[in-house]
Amino acid sequence: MKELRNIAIIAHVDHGKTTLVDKMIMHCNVFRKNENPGDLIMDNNDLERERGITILSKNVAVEYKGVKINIIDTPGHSDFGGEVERVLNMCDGVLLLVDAFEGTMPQTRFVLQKALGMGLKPVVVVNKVDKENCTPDLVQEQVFDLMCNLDATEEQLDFPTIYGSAKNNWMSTDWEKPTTDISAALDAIIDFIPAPNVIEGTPQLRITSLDYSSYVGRICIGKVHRGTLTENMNISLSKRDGSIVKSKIKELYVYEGLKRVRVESVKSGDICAIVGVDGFEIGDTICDFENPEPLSVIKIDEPTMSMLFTINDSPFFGKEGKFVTSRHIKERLDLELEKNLALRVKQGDSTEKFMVYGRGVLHLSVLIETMRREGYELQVGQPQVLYKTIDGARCEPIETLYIDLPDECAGKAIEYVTKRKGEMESMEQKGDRTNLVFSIPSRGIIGLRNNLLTATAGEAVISHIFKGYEPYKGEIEGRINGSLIAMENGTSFAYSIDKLQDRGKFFITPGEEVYQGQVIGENSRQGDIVINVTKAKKQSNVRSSGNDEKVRIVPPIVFSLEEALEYIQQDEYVEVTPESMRIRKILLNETDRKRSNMK
Ligand SMILES: Nc1nc2c(ncn2[C@@H]2O[C@H](COP(=O)(O)OP(=O)(O)OP(=O)(O)O)[C@@H](O)[C@H]2O)c(=O)[nH]1
Ligand SMILES: [Mg+2]
Repeated sequence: MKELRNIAIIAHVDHGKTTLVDKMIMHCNVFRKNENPGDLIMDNNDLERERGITILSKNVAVEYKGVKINIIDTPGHSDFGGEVERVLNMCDGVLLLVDAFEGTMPQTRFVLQKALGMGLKPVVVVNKVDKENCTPDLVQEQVFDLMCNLDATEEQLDFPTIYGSAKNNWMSTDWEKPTTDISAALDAIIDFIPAPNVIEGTPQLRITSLDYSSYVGRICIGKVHRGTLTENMNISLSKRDGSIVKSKIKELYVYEGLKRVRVESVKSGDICAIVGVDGFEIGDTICDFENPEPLSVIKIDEPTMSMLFTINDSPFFGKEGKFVTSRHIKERLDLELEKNLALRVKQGDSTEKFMVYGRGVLHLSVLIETMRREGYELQVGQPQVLYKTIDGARCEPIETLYIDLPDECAGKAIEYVTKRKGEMESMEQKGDRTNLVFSIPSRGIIGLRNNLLTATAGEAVISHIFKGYEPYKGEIEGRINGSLIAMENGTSFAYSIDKLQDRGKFFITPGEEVYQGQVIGENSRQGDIVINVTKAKKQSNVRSSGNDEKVRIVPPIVFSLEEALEYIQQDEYVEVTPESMRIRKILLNETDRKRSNMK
């Protein structure tokens, strides 16, 4: 059999993992001359392309100098950290990418810690050395220190470092000596990362990941740990709870370039995809039919956050969407549960309400965004963290928050984070920037990014990572500014918006349709107010000296879906339809709201 390597590419978000995998694929000539794959071949779904982030980890394989390298590109955002941890089970080594300017970041630490803990050998790539004012040597030292800190073994500390610029398509052992391709990184992989252990015996494969196809259903993915799997083989599926289900492998695939190719058998050490095994869960083992010997189970992430999903019942419902009923939403959520591992769904207190549990705002907003693109309409409530009772005490999720920002903004940021029950753990000066570390309830982080970015003119670099459950830290003040609420259905007029500009900032433009109870702006003060933007100027025969056409209206605030979700109050929904996103009061009628407030 060909020589083999199994690696995962891990890093903090945006440090260039996908770009490097792309370059590896191109280098190994997966494409014929006349095929033009375009940018970021790997981030292949629409959302990934648009946002420039990886959402799902992906398997590909290249052949380099006669060695087959299975490469897993992983997502860098912390909501998907559990996914990275899981796929590491298929690998014998990792390529740790670090940005030569930003250096090691919280998610670098998290993924590296997991990889080292599993005994994987790292190859370090200091990427983006083309960036101005970057410090590749310092970053290399920083990585070494971090490894020591994380109790790397002698062998792991002996890692090679490659420098380069994935974007500019070169890697080198010396950052001051650019090369013309990325072969230095591939060489390091085949030289330093061990080949997988090949174990003879009855077959064993731990299901580590899954894929979904509307034709064949769920597909299991994993590394053959022991023995050989063959097509049409009878197998036992050993479940998490210890039970054993008899099953059969219908089709077997291995990775080749960007594709999966069907094969008759797969040997110990290689990563494969299997069609035909029903009712499996992640962590189950596929093993010998007669004599099943399960492997240890792997842990799956528990959700940390929930949101209420419900049907769209705003006055504008059904204008844009194809799927609008609660049955549609339920079916779509059920389908999602088949493939979205960290997701849970529970029926809410009525048939049209669903509590959807996930790993964070991004995790859930990706689902919402996907649904709206498919033609769904829905409304979503304020994100809620999940409390737990531990030893009789009410506990809440706590995260470590890292903020890197210019010195002069530090005071403002500290004040702001402290208000949200953040406790400072350290403060460090680095050039003209300050690094702040806080411990803060997850609740406090919802909506924080926006405010911090505004307070620092976009200069702050913010990241956070789950730390653990701790006793409840007490009430956190919500958004202080109230909402500006539309008084009645109609078309907004420039004239009336202009007159009301001193009341706050608007989310709508003149001429936009609004409805009663819609949140159309942010009050510059506390408390909600109802305003009338659909009132036209009185027509009169006398041409006033006024400046009718010349009203100057400040451009509206436009939220992204995540921003809107983090922005809304408890008594508000985000209404999501294929073309639009609006914020509204759950109770559209002012009298109803007043009555409910009195309760
Ligand atoms: N200057 C510079 N930019 C780079 C380099 N490599 C990647 N980038 C840019 O960095 C951004 C992020 O790159 P990606 O490859 O998507 O990063 P990623 O690590 O896959 O990100 P996630 O999957 O979201 O965690 C893109 O805009 C790239 O063009 C590099 O070597 N130099
Ligand atoms: Mg990526």
